[in-house]
Formats: sequence, structure tokens, C-alpha cells
Amino acid sequence: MKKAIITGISGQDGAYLAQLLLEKGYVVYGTYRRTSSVNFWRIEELGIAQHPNLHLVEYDLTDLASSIRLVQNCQPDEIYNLAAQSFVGVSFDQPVTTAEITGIGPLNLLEAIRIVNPKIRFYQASTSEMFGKVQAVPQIESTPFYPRSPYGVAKLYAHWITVNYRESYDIFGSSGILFNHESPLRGREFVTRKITDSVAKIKLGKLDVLELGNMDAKRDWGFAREYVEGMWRMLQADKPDTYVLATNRTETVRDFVTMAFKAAGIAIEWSGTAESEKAVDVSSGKTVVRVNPKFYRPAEVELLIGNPEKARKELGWEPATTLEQLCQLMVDADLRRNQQGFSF
Ligand code: NDP
Ligand code: GDR
Repeated sequence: MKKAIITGISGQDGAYLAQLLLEKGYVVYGTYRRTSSVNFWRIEELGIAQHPNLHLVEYDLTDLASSIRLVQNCQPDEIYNLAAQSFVGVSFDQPVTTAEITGIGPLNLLEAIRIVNPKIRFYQASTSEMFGKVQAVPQIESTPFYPRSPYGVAKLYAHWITVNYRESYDIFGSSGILFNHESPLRGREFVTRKITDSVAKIKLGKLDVLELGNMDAKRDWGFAREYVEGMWRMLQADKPDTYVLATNRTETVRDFVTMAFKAAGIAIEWSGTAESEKAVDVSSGKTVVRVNPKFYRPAEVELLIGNPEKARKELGWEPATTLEQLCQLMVDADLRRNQQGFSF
């Protein structure tokens, strides 16, 4: 039986990856942080919280000694480092915490691997945010980086330190440059889930207006369940490497809003520009979307679109779910949850 550590099991990707590895017969050590009220709603929703091969371990990525103990106690074959302060918006308000968790945190794990057992395979959750102010379209593994947020800068350090440990110490460290991936398990602070949850509330008469920031930002959105399969494939390859996972399609935030209302059976019409932009429900004439500049970021990533050709060729990985299907899945889940009074 293979053993894997997943840091960040309470997050979206951690939950899906744990489910995948358990299905494959792994023993999984999923780490979570001590907080006053720990929340495992995602692994509960996936029905794996009580799985006999899932062990939940308290751990903080910023603690080197506890990283060493974690690796020593679990003796894993593979480590998937998904833990991070992952919200770009917050990274502008908490840049130092973000650097410590998202940037230096992975170094603690790499040091633990180097000390305890350099044969352990390591996956680093890198991100399209490292491309930031994009230097080429579409982005691939060799596109120059230009991060635009403290989060992107911290992730860039983590990416390069993974590459450096690969080259310096022969550690099997792979870095997945993943473009945005969403699901019904996405946190509600991220724009797609904020939209699908609000659309569900508007449909059910629980909310009047959805307020958003930059409507023109373009993202390459895929389905998280498929992306964790790509992470696993990277660690089964013959050699460690860096791979882009993306769909090669990009849409604006505005397009996703229209799609989500459509998925809930509501037609909307847009008018105005910039801060005065809004959308009305065509049948009632009521305003259902408007811009609130408080959601603007000090520096924005305007356009992301990735080409996953290398992952397709070398790992046999391909996305299958369309954005329309993904959006429908998320709206349906949020309609059901809001009807049941569920609030995560
Ligand atoms: P989430 O924000 O849903 O999950 C992040 C996880 O990290 C949570 O379990 C969180 O725990 C944990 N965590 C945060 N700080 C610490 C810490 N100091 N010590 C230990 N654990 C900590 O992110 P996703 O699941 O969406 O993303 C997974 C990873 O992939 C992240 O590293 C993210 O930056 C990266 N990524 C995500 C993409 C996406 O589109 N989803 C795209 C590219 C990269 P808690 O619940 O306690 O907060
Ligand atoms: P992102 O995701 O920053 O790409 O990072 P997010 O969903 O937060 O933003 C996407 C785009 O939407 C714009 N936007 C808003 N965003 C939020 N959150 N709330 C709003 O109200 C809003 N209005 C407009 C943003 O400005 C942005 O352009 C995600 C995270 O999962 C990272 O951890 C990951 O690395 C990247 O995706 C790839």
C-alpha cells in the first residue's frame, strides 16, 4: 500500500485528491491546521471523512520541526503540498503571512524530505498567477514569469525552490502550474463560487444584488476533480518535471456571471461601463449585478490562458468538463445547499 501526505486536506483540492488516492488504495495522511473550530465539510460532503485509510494530522506548514516530525512519523512515498494562503486578494493585506506560508512553507517540507528520506516524491502546487502580467499567449511551461501579487511572488519562490532541490539534491520534486480550477467545493471567497452561490440566493429570493470587482478579468477555468488527477500523474512519471494544467479556453468574469444566471434559468442584460456597469434580470427589470470597487485589486492579472499540451503528451492528461457543465454543476449544488440552509 502506498502512503501519501496531503497538506491542506480541508481545502478544495485536498479533498478531491484525498478521494482519488483513497480510491487508488493509498493510505492518506491529510493535514489540517489547529483552529478554534476546525471544519471538514468538504471531505464530509465527499463521504470520505470516516474512511479507515484516511488519517487526519494536525500540522502547520510554517513550522520546520513539525514538518520533519510529520515526514518521520508518516514515512510517506509521496507528499502533495497543497497547503497555502491561497487567496490573491488577501495576499495584498497580509503579504508577510502569505510569504511565510505560501513561499517558505514548501521549503520546510523540502528540507524535511532532504533530512528524513530524499526518495520521497514531492508535488508543489504552483499556479498560473506566476505568469501574472502575461508575456505570451497562451502560457506554457517556458513562458517568462511576472507575478502581480504577493501571493504570486510567494508561489514563484516555492516553484523555483522545488526546481532547485530537484537539481541540487536529486529530489523528485514536480511542480504543477495549474490554472484556475473550480468546483462545488470551491471556497466562497473565490469569484466563481461567489457568483454561483449568489445566483442561487437571488433565484431563491434570499439576496437582491451580487457585487463584484473587475468584470473584464479573463481566466482559464477548469474542473478541480480533473486537475487532482494530473497532480497524481506527475508523481507517477519517470522523472520529476514542471507541467501546465489548463483548458486552453479563456472567458471574462462577466461571461461567467451570464452563464451562471442562465444555469439558474434567469436571463440577464448588461449595461454601463467600468464602475457603473450593471446587469438586470430581463423578466423583472431588477438590478441583480453591480460593480463595487472595493473588490478591485491593487494590481490585476488581466488575462490567463494555458496550453496543457506537454501534460497531454507526457502524462496523458486532458480536461473533459466544459465550462458550461462546470458552471451548471456549481449552480445546482448551491441551489440545493441554499434550500437546505447549508452555509459553507
Ligand atoms: P484552498 O484555499 O481551498 O485550501 C488551502 C489549504 O491550505 C486549506 O486546507 C488550508 O487550511 C491550508 N493551509 C493554509 N495555511 C496553512 C498553514 N499555515 N499550514 C497548513 N495548512 C495551511 O486552496 P485550493 O484547494 O483551491 O488550492 C490548493 C493549492 O493549489 C493551494 O496551494 C493553491 O494556492 C494552489 N492553486 C490553486 C488553484 C485553484 O484554482 N484552486 C490554481 C493553482 C494553484 P485551512 O482550512 O485551515 O485554512
Ligand atoms: P484568482 O481567483 O485571483 O485568479 O486566484 P479569484 O476567483 O479570486 O479571482 C479571479 C478574478 O476575478 C476577479 N474578480 C473577483 N474576484 C473575487 N475573488 N471576488 C470578486 O468579487 C471579484 N470580482 C472580480 C479578480 O479580480 C480576478 O481577476 C485563484 C486562486 O485559487 C489562487 O490560489 C490560484 O493560484 C489561482 O486562482 C490560479
